[in-house]
Amino acid sequence: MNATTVPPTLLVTGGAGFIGSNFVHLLAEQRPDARVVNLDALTYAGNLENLRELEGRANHVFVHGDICKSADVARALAACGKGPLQVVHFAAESHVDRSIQSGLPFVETNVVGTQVLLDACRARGVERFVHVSTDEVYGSLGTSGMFTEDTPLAPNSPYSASKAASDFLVRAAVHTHGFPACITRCSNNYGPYQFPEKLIPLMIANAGENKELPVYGDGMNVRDWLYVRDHCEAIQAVLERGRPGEVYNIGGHNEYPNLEIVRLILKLLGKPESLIRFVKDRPGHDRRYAIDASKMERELGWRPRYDFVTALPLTIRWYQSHPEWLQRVRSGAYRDYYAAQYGAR
Ligand code: NAD
Ligand code: TDX
Repeated sequence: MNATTVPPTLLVTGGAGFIGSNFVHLLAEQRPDARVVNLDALTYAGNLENLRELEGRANHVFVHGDICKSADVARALAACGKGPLQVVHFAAESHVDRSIQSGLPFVETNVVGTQVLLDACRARGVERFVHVSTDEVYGSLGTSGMFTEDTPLAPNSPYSASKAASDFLVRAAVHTHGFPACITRCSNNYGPYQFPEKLIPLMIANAGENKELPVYGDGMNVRDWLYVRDHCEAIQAVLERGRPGEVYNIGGHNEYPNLEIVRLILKLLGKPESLIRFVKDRPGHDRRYAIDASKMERELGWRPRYDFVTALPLTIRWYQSHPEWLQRVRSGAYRDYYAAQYGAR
């Protein structure tokens, strides 16, 4: 960068959620001078306490707003200023079980919200737009094979269907308008700040309180787990070096059946397997996901740095050393932190 080049501002949507907040922490560490504008609606999954350590940084701006509302997106873009802008789009309804209960919020945020954001960013002009999607858009695998970027989309849940729809909207913006977007499709993440409705933090939290660990069906569904820091570094690589219009699969070659993970967590916590409770299966439960991330490795030189054997104990230690965070999320008290700053709601 020469002396006259203005460093880009980053607009992050959903930066108060699990992966978004980890990404904002990574930016603070690796790009400490970058201006970061975080647009987040603070749904149940958004938690400003995830960003507590970054409070008071003049170059980190939080904008409370909804990506479905053009006026909120315009406010966030105004906060970005007029210089070069890069966008990383995390904001979404993200939990499969909730989408089975009610699909509409998923269509609103994941589909409508993504289109509102795309339109506003296109009108504003951006250097790069990274759309953070998921391996679940590819559907379910049998016992062999892996998802590549060319695997046809076959989503099975309202969540994954809404994410696939958003991927198509991004693709259409690239194809029709030459919009400079990349799409990433990552496997299951785990690590700090994950809302304890998802498998790994739920099991850690329940085991810590000697509560039952609900395993769906036979527990033999397989997910390909990636430590959240690796995912955030992959997104950085796509932001910096990804080719517009390309899809990048991100994964860790870290396939485990759910039951094995639950047993591992119990072992690491020194808790008995009698806490495991097999419960009714999730309707339409995808059997297996596995990601071929060789394009990321080949084109962008990205590789995961953590495997399950090191990062699962790290993750458990993080939850053990943040009992207050976990307790406040489990009790709902984390919402008070929001209310203190933005008024009761
Ligand atoms: P999360 O549910 O923890 O966080 C979502 C964030 O988006 C929250 O802060 C929430 O307040 C915000 N949000 C929701 N609706 C909004 C709206 N209408 N306007 C503005 N903000 C809104 O999700 P996550 O697990 O961090 O996932 C982030 C992204 O990564 C999602 O797009 C998800 O599909 C994708 N992804 C997640 C995983 C995973 O394992 N968690 C894996 C692959 C891809
Ligand atoms: O209590 C549980 N018991 C159980 O057996 C929960 C919450 C889950 N499970 C199973 C279902 C899945 O096979 O564990 C596996 C993982 O479940 P989730 O944590 O709900 O994740 P998943 O449905 O695989 O989706 C996740 O990965 C891809 C994220 O929630 C998505 O946002 C992401 O796109």
